[in-house]
Amino acid sequence: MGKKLGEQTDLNSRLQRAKTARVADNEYPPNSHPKNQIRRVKDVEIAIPIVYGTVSFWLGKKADEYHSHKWTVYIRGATNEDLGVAIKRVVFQLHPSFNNPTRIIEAAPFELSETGWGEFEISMTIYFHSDVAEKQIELFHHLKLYPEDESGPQSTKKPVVIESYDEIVIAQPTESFYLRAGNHPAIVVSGASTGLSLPPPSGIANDNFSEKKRGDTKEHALGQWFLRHSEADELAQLTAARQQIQHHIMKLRRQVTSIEAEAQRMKSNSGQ
Ligand code: SLL
Repeated sequence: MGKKLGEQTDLNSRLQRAKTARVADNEYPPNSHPKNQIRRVKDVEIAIPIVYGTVSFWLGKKADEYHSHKWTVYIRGATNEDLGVAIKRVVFQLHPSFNNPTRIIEAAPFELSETGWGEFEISMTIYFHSDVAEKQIELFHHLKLYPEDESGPQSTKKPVVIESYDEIVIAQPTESFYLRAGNHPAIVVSGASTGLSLPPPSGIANDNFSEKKRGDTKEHALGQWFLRHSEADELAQLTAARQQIQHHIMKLRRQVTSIEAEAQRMKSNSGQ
C-alpha cells in the first residue's frame, strides 16, 4: 500500500500530502476538536480500495449536435462495495457548459449521468463522515467519449470505459471509525490494534432491498462494463480471509473464557 496504483492519477502522493498535513491542528474537520476527543488507533492502517471513471455510450440515431453521447461518472468500491461507510458526499465538478455544473451526491452510489458532446476533465471531491476525521480529497478523471481507434465505426452498444484504481489510505484511524467500519467489506485493515478488538462481521443483511436503495454497485445497470482490477480482487480475498480469522479468534476467546470459568468453579468446589 502506498505505492502508486492508479494509471491516471497521482492520488497516493496527494494522500501522502494529506497525511502529513493532518498533523497540523487546523486540518481536523469541524466537530472533531478538541483533539483529545479523538482517540486514534496506533499501529493500524485502513485502506479503502476505490475505482473511479466513466462509461460513455454513443447515442447513434438519437444523437444531436449537443448531445452525441450519454455518459456516467462514478466512484465505486473496487469490488463494488458500498463506499457510504466512509464517504459522506462527493461533489462532481463538470465543464461550465453544463447547467448547474457543480453536482453534489449525498449518498452511495456516488455517480451521475449526463448527455453531452465533448470530452473534459471532471473533478471529484470526496468528503468523509465526521468520525473518519479526514480532510476531503480531490480526484480528477478525463471523460472520454470516443474510442482510441477512431477508424472503426462508433457503436451504440459498446461503451468507452476508462477507470482508475486507487486506495484511500488512513493511517491511525480514529477509534470510533475503526470500531464502526473495520469489518465492513469496503474497508481493508492492516496492522493489529493492541487492546481493541473489532466486533464480529455483521452478515451484511440486504434483506430489505426493495425498500432501501442500495449503496453498493454489485448489481449496477452498467456492471457488465466495469473493469476488473487485479489489485482489487486480491484485496477482497484478503479482507474475506481476515474476517474469517477474526471470527475464529472470537470463537476461541469465548471457549477460553468458558473453560476458565469451569476451571475456577472446580477449583472453588475442591477447596471446600
Ligand atoms: C472540448 N474542451 O472542446 C472541451 C469542452 C465541453 C462539453 C467540452 C455540454 C453539454 C450540454 C458538453 O458536453 N460540454 O450543453 O448539455 O471538447
